[in-house]
Amino acid sequence: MRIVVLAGGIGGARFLRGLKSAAPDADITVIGNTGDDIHLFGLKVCPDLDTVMYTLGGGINEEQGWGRADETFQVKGELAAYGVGPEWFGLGDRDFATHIVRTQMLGAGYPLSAVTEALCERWQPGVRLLPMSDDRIETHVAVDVDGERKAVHFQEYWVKMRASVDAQAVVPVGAEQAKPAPGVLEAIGSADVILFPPSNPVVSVGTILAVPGIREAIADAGVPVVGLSPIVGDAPVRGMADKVLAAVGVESTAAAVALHYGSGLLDGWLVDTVDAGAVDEVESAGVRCRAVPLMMTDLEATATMAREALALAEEVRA
Ligand code: FO1
Repeated sequence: MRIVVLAGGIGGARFLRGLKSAAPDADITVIGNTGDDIHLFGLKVCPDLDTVMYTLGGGINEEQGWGRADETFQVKGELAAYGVGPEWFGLGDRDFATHIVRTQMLGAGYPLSAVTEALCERWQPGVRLLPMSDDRIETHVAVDVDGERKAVHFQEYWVKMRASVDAQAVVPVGAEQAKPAPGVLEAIGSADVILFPPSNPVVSVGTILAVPGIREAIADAGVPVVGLSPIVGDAPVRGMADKVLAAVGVESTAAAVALHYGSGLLDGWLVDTVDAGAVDEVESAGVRCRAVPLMMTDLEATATMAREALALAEEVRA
């Protein structure tokens, strides 16, 4: 079975670990969000691609969900001693090596998709990891600070500001001119199932769908498209998704996120058992919906979620 997954960072990566366990023989292609990418210290950092690669390759810091296990921060300390920031973004020594290799290869003319493939040679994530695009796309967030509106990089909003002020708008800068990376449309076109993991619907899955051609290819693929709600009990399971959902006028409920994707894109939607009351509303919008436990507490719970998603896909296919 060929499965395509649109993934952000932590939520997407952990779901993929469960999916691999639930469907060990599946051929899985991951289309990764690159809107969170940032240039720091002259290096290109791709947090979501790296989170997927390290999580599936066994190198992730499990507690944090991002960055490397057994990390040290000597380089960060040395940069700070020179007064070179930003200090609010924690790049560790081991992680730095990834960004150095990536930046060196990009400088030599390789596209991000080829660089990602090369990095995965080391990590062997057991999936085909594709960036959504080889073109530069950066998510910016409009905020009002001291009565003035300004746009900040997504990482500044998320990590430095901790989403402490309302997001007025979320813009994937560069997306309109971008093209899907090689292999992306082909993977969607030959998929048997397409899954949206419990990733952020605005800044992760939403940014991938903003690359011209990807949303259309998924809608036209003619195969089941099933998503898992990242909102449980009217709050994001992780992160501050409610802030960016509000910016696009979507309530933080499992049903509202399904309706935001819409029945033109989504065939099936899983909500948590605490949101069982949302099932009827989602089904009346033309999306098959089931309530199952959606907390990724351990590998077995996550694999069960993946099995439920695949079962719902078969149900809508029938
Ligand atoms: N998240 C934080 O909350 N603080 C950090 O200092 C931080 C550093 C960081 C470095 C590399 C990397 O790959 C991810 C990192 N993240 C950090 C996570 C990241 O900012 C976001 O959680 C994702 O972009 C959202 O998907």
